[in-house]
Amino acid sequence: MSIPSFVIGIAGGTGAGKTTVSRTVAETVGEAVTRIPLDNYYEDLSHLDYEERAEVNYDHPDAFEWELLREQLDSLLMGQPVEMPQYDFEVHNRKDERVTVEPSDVIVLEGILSLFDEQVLEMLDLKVYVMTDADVRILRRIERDVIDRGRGLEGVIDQYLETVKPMHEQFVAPTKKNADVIIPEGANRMAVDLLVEKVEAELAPGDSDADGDQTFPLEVGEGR
Ligand code: UZR
Ligand code: MG
Repeated sequence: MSIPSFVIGIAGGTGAGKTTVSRTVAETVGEAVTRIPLDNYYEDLSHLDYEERAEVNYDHPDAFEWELLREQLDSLLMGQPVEMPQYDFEVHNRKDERVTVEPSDVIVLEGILSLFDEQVLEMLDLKVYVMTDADVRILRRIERDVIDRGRGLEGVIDQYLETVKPMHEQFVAPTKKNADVIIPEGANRMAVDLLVEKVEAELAPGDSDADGDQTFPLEVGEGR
């Protein structure tokens, strides 16, 4: 049995407010929403030691296991549960345990490169890019990495200049053109309200048009 899902992709630079937007949407809409953080699909780097893992460019598309993400999105769209990997930022590696994710009416894929992969783009019904000024984003990133993740200020700044910023300009920012909607300044209230309204409209039964026999009038991959 397959349940039609409405799939939203939320992309944007580090510190743009993607997680806040998708969490707020998920919390406001309620249980029907499954959040899929793209971070969980960083390649398994268990074959490297910590020092080597710390050197990896995590802002490059090659850092992600796209094949696994496509497979798991496909399964969810076919109504099958998946074992989603978990990522540990402290050690730069995938955790041993996975979590079971059940198929649901709404799926939110959230991460810097959510609007990057051609095949993933085809699975998205609504494509959102969160656009926040780079100065605001780096300040948030410093706060998160230094305060929450116990990293050194200098390391965070070096990493930003050496990889995060150039990769953002080369790979992340250009995906803006793949978006249906661009949200300025992260979780701004009106933008989140509009997203929630859209999701609720997609979930509301029988509001398609004349033929009232469709409960979920969704064409997967053709949303807009
Ligand atoms: P968001 N990242 C890490 O800092 N360590 C890792 O082990 C894996 C990823 C960072 C990554 C990227 N870059 O900028 C950011 N680096 O996580 C993406 N360096 O996550 O969109 O939540 O900021
Ligand atoms: Mg985030």
